[in-house]
Amino acid sequence: MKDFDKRAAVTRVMDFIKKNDNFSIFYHLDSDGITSAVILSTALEKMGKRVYSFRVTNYEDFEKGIDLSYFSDNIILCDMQPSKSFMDRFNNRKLCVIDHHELIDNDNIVYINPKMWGDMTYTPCSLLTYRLFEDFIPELDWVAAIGVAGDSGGKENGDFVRKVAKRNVVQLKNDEYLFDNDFGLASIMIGSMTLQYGRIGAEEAVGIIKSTPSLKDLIENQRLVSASASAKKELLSLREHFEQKKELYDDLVYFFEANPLKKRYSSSLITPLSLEKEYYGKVIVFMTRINSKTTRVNIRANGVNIKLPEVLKEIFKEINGNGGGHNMAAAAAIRPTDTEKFKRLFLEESKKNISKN
Ligand SMILES: [Mn+2]
Repeated sequence: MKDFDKRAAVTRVMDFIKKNDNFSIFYHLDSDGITSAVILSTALEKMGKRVYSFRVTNYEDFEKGIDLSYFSDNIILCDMQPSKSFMDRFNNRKLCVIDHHELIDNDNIVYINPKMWGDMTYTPCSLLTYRLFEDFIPELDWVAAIGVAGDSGGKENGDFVRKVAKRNVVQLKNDEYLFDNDFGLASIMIGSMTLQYGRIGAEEAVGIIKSTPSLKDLIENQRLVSASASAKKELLSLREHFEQKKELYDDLVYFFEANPLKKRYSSSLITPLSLEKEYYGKVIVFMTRINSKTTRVNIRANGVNIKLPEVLKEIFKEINGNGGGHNMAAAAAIRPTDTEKFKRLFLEESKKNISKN
C-alpha cells in the first residue's frame, strides 16, 4: 500500500510535467527552498521543458494577495505548506506542490510529500526534489546536500550526506547534524543573500548556484563571500541584543522580542542559537512585530521532546492566528495585541505536550 502511494504520487508529478510546459516555480526563501528551485528548474530544462518565471515566497505572502498575471498557468510550489486560502488563489491555475511539512488536503492539486506514504523521515525539500529527478540531474547531489544542511537534516539523512561528501571530496566532521562542513557553510552563504538583499538576493542566489559547477566554486563566489561577511557582522550584534533581552520562563522557554527592523535575520539567528550547548534542551521563541496586524513568531526546540505543531494547534483554539512547521522548528503569525496571551498559552501547552510525549 505504501509503495503504491509513493509510486502514484511520483507518477502524478511526472505526468504533470510531461503534459505541461512553461512552469512558474514558487519556492520558499530559505536555503532549502532556494536549492530545491535550482534542482527543479535544472531538471525541467533537462527534460526539454521551459521555466517561465521564479517567485521566491514566504509565509506572509499567504496573507497578502499575489498578482498572478506575472506567472504562467502551470505553477510548482517548493518547500512550503500552502494554506487553503493560498491554494484558492491558484484556483484557475494548475498547481503542483512539492513539500515536506505537515500533510495538507490535496484533492484539487498535484501533490507530493513523503508523509503521504507514511515516510516520517525528516526529508528536506531539496532532497525530495533531488530524488524525484535524480535520473535527469545526478550531478546536483551537492546542491541537495546544501539544502539538507540548511534545513538541519544532516542527522536523519547521514547516509546521503556521507555519500555526496565522498563523491564531491568534502571533509565532514563529527558533529551530530553534519552541519559543520562546506555544505553547511554554503547554506549559510546562500542564506546571507536573502538576509542582505531580501527577495532579490534569494533570486540572485538561484542564478549563482545554477551557473556554478561545484561546491568549491560556490563557496569561493565573491558575491556570496561578501554577503556573508556583512550578514555575519549583523548577526553578531543581534546576538548581543538577544543575550541582553532574553527572558527565561520555568527553566524551559526563552522568549525574545526581536527588533522589527531586523526581521529578516530572526530565523538565521535562532537556528544556530538553538543548537548551542546553553540552549539545547530549551525552547527559544522569537517574536517580531511585522506590522500593526501581525507579529511573527519563530520557535526552535532542539533537544526537547515536544511537538510544536500540536502546541500551536492548541493555542489557536484560544487566539486568532496561524502557524505550523516541524516538531523542532515552527513559525506562527499572531496579532500584536495577543503577544502576552500567546506567551502564557505557549508555556502551558508546551509543558502539557512534553509530559504527553
Ligand atoms: Mn524545507
